[in-house]
Amino acid sequence: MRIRSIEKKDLNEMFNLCSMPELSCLPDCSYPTSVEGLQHFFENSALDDSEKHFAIVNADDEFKGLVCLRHINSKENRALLSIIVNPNVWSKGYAWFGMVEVLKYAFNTLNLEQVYWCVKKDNPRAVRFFRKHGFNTLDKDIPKSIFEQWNNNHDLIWFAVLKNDDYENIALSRKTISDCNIIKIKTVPTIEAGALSFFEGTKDIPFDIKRVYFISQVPEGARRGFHAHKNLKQLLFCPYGKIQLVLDNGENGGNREEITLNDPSIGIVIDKPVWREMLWLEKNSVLVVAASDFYTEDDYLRNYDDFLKYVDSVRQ
Ligand code: T46
Repeated sequence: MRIRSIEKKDLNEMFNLCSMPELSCLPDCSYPTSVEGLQHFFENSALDDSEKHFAIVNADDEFKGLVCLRHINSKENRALLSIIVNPNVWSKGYAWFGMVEVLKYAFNTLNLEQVYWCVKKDNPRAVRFFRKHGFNTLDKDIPKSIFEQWNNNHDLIWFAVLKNDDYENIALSRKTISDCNIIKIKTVPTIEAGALSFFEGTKDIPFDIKRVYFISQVPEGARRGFHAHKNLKQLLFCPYGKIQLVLDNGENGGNREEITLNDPSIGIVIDKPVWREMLWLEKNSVLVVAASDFYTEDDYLRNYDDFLKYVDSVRQ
């Protein structure tokens, strides 16, 4: 995955995407309604310092979404962000990747101080996406000039991130995800020789370790997992690279939460039957797992409906 400037070959895909009105975030985010109009629009905006539009593409350079900084105000050092991702790649990590990359561009390249964005209240999927990544909603803190631009539109929920916020890890400041604890693995840094992280069974994690396994050499975009365990307890962490973990405790017929693991000192303790899926956001990322028991296939629930039935039966 990467973001890059818009190219002519993106226009058809982009036209289809921009014609889906329910996907637009900002009220003024409507794009021209023809491929030619779009081409003209992006040619003009390439010359306009207050607009930056990027395509989110996969490893084969195929267009998957659009992420933009608009109304870039270099006096007030702020910009508005908007993002649209093709529904056929939802839940594959493109939206989060595009967000992080454009925020890096805003803060590191453009030297902005604040990036704001909003979503319509009746777009629960988008609201959930930003909340689950730990972004706070704003009420009164939206700059007046921005708020007034949208006529105090009360159908919008506003979010913001500031330059020094640790936005990539903001979700990690949560303590739990889908009933699983997010733990800080003890880490000893050195000045010029890296860092050493460690944990001890029963002391730092709530079980004795009988098995350690790791998953490596996975291509970008590959998914693994798709199962839960009945009794096994595990600590999962990513010492190298970037992996998205989707966890679902099965409540209310399914309750997916996502977290991106890209910090070797963050671990997820899964000590209940929780459905898990892993998406490799960067090739060669490594997932390491410390487990409470030896491998036995009998402990796996590899069918989602069986998992839901199982959690229902153990909850009663
Ligand atoms: C989990 C996630 C995070 C073994 O023979 N011994 C082992 O210790 C393990 C873990 C697996 N295997 C065999 C079973 C399969 O034939 O290795 C093969 C691949 O396992 P699986 O398809 O379950 O791999 P993932 O990546 O989907 O899931 C793994 C773990 O199995 C699972 O416990 O929680 O990682």
